[in-house]
Amino acid sequence: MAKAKYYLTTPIYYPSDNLHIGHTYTTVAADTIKKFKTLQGYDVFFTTGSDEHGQKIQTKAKENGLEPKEYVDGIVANIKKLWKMLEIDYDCFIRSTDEHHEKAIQKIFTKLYEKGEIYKSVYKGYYCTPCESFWTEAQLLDGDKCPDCGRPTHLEEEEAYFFKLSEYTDRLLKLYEDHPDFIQPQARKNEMINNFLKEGLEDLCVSRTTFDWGIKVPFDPKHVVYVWVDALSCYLTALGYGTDDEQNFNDYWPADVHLVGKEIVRFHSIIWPALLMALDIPLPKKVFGHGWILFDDDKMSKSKGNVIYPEPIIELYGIDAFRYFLLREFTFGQDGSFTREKFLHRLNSDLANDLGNLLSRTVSMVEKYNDGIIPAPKTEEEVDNSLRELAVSVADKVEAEMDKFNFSIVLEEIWKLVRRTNKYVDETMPWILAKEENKDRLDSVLYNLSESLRIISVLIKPFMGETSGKIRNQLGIKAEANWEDTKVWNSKDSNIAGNKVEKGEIIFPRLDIEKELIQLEEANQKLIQSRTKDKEVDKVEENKEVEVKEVEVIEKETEVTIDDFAKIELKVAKVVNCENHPKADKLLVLTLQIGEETRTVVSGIKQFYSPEDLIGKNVVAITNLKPVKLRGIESKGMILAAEDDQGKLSLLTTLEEVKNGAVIS
Ligand code: ME8
Repeated sequence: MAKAKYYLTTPIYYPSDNLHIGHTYTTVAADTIKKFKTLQGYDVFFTTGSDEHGQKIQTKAKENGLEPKEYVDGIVANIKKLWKMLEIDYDCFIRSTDEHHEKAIQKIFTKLYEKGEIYKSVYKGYYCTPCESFWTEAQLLDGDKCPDCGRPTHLEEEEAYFFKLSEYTDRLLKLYEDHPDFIQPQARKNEMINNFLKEGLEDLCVSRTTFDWGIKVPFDPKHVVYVWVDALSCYLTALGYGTDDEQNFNDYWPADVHLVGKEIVRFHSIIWPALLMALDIPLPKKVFGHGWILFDDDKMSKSKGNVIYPEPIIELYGIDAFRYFLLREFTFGQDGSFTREKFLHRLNSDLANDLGNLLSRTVSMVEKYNDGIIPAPKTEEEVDNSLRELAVSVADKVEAEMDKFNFSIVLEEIWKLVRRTNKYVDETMPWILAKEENKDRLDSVLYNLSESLRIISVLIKPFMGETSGKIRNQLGIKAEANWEDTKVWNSKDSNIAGNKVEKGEIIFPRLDIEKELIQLEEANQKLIQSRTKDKEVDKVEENKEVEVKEVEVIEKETEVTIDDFAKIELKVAKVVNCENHPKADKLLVLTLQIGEETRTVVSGIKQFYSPEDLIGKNVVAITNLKPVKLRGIESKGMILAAEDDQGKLSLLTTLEEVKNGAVIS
């Protein structure tokens, strides 16, 4: 029987900058849905990509002295590297500069024009360059600010083509009425109706003449196609729509879901269905607008220096910990605040304590009490039934919640089983059974533990593929994970009795949170600096280098030039005060005198120095490091120390006494 088809998409991201944890969130969610649906037996097609045209990109490329295509090529290479790092299993990465896409857009535009859906006129409006959006005067905030991003807009007047969006108000209202789940979560639908549709829609400007980085309107080439028509249509062209091979389009369209951030729900639930109606193309089934990941309750932005990049987190803790955290910590439809503390706590509690511990205890006991062979069950007690009933019931809950994209609830349901199984160990006390030589009972307990872990290994697979594989390896399971086998205890297809377990590494070691916090913040700052410093220095001369650095930044940078070194400002600093950090066991808070200036630096050296050792001493400080908050105290700089092979730190100073503020080069 042919498999049922499922098509899902993420937004086509702007490659104006490297992507951060927010973009990763949508993509990891989409990838998890793909893996889940595939495991359930669907034939899934997953599209992501990059939205490469428009004024913003053109300006950005110019700032970097590059042609737009050259500039975006560098960023797109980074994006693809990031998705590879995260094992994102997309089927098409569509670039809006792909030739087949550009041709299809020209056909789409011509078709709309010929059908009378597009007409030429003059546009007067308030334009927000960063958002690439025009606004009417009534929509502006505080007189001239963009209602999406709050930045100033400017009045523009130009000849333009318009799409007759105003004619679609009623059809869109009817669409929402006939398909009450078209926009999810529900609150976003109400927003669309109340903020946009109720007042009636205005026609939409769909071409521009003030810049040329875009797809030319074929019958009027001084115009380029306005970026939203170009970008939204990527969902079709990724499937080959408008090319000689429309097989994928015929197979997979309409999309089952477009996953997007809440700020672009409007484009996806108003402009997009109206365009599709005009083109006589079936409509997507659902648009899901998820919440934003904030940083410490604040919007992430480069200018605030609080952008969180995923690469350092993945490098330090692996893909699975990161994927788990993103989907467990935040409720998908709502905003959530990222902090490194939350991430590290989750890792310790859910992954190291709950799951990692369960696996290592189980495998160790099978080794110790049954020579490494998972025994067949012999007896049955009430406590076994309660474990079994819970275990085989989780899959149904997962299915129901996955349908609503309630990832955090899904993971909570799975973890109820993980914790229940850990409790089962405490209830049955296999070590006592061994002591009492109650072999039949001991065998049953060991089997039940392993069987529960087998089910867990399948349940977590879409979220944490690597961990799922590790659990299965340790349990000696060779077969591919099969979704239906999660609903059966003692499943015939994946019978584990008789398997030889293989004790492997600890899957999630427990972390020292304070130490990790410092490491994680430093790694992120290092990446931010290496990505921004390039843009601040001599922009014209270093342009070529910037691109290379952007591409290579994920890999370790091993060589630096003397110019790189010169960017780091090192100075002699006198410690005028030093105290224990009130909220951290391993941190000291130092007050440094650096010439005229006094500043605070937080340092993870408390294990090696007490405050009295340091007051009055000279140290070496990096003084132009971006400030970071460490457990609530802002640290403006870093002091340097050497680390021996036992991990002992020794602070650097100068051979002779030098006046503080002296520059080190
Ligand atoms: O809007 N929290 O591209 P974009 C959660 N090119 N999600 C976030 C986020 C955050 N802090 N920041 C970004 C565009 N995202 C257009 C899309 S689609 C036809 C064209 C995610 O690079 C979220 O999915 O600005 C959001 O909608 C998207 O990235 C915006 O990406």
